Amino acid sequence: MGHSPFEGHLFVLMKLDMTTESYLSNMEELKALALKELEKARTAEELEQWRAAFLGRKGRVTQVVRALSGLSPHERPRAGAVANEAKTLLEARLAERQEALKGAELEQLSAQSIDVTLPGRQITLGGLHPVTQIVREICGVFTSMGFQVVEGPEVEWDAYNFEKLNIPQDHPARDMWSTLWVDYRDQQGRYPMLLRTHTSPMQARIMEQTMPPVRVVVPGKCYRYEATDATHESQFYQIEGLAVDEGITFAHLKGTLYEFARQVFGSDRKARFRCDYFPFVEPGVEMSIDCFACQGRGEEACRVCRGSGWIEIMGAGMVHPNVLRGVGYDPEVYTGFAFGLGPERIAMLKYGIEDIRLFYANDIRFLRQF
Ligand code: FA5
Repeated sequence: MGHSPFEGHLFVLMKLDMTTESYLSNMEELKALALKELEKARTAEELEQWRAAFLGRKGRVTQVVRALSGLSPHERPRAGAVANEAKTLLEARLAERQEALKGAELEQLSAQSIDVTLPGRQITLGGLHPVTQIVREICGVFTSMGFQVVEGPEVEWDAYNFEKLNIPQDHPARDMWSTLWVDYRDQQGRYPMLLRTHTSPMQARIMEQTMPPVRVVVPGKCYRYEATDATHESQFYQIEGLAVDEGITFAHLKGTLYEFARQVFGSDRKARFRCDYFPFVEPGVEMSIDCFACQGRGEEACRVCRGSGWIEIMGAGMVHPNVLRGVGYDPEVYTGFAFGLGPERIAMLKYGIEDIRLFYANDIRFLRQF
């Protein structure tokens, strides 16, 4: 224990020649002082300091009791009775204070304690973003058919985004992709770097690094300099698919994509392939499925197919021989198919979401539904 806070207080030394009266008045004074100090003690530690200072072995009251021996024998009983009474009173007061303090501490503890009978607070669990869920679902369909999942860079070279895909500089087909260019010029003063406008550049990257057989799907973000509307975002996902091997035909493309549509949209779906143009495939197609909302009847009021009975879900085709040649594959030996789809649009169709912008508006009421 540290320095006693009571040391500086008045203590009247008993002299050998003291009278009973002065002994008694000193005892009275000491008792009053001790009671006053006891009032000030607030903690268990302060109470203990008080006990040591007044009632301990070297405490002041103990010393005064010992000083009884300085009184004449016939005065001792009277003075002794007063001294004992004072000591007993102080001990009783100390015990009272200790009890009261313990009670207050217990009360404080129980105020802080946990009421185990209360119902628990509901913990809100986070969940995967709906686009993450659909991307995983779609990739899962293709991995079940033997495809591997690969990812690639979002900041890309013109060479991969366009040139190696049979879209040379100044080719009019570049207008199909409104491009966001990185503000960096090469030595010819050209802008060689961009934010990829589609996941197709990964076709060239993968084929450059490996020999057939190739079976990959590439999920990832793409960017286009486009005004947003209900079906267009300037940042959105695509999933690219590529299969190259000896003897791959258009029938493999149809079979694979039909199975994909069946797994994502249900076993009753019909598929339709129509001619479309992408410079890196020949022939190029767009794939549509029959409308699951009006069962392909093409009802005028159908909001999903807008009366056509068909819903376009992706672009696809047989990999162009120029692309194969560009990455060092012999197109006389190897053939392949490729496709590119937008998972947000697939999720919109599947869950009846009317505006693509809802995915990225961060409205918790929308996101909670998935
Ligand atoms: C392409 O980007 C081609 N690379 C697809 C392809 C790959 C064709 C391989 C052939 C072989 P397209 O521009 O149509 O094609 O985009 C493909 C899909 O991306 C669209 O069907 C659509 O679902 C999605 N998409 C395109 N632009 C946007 C946009 N601004 N916002 C949201 N989704 C988009």
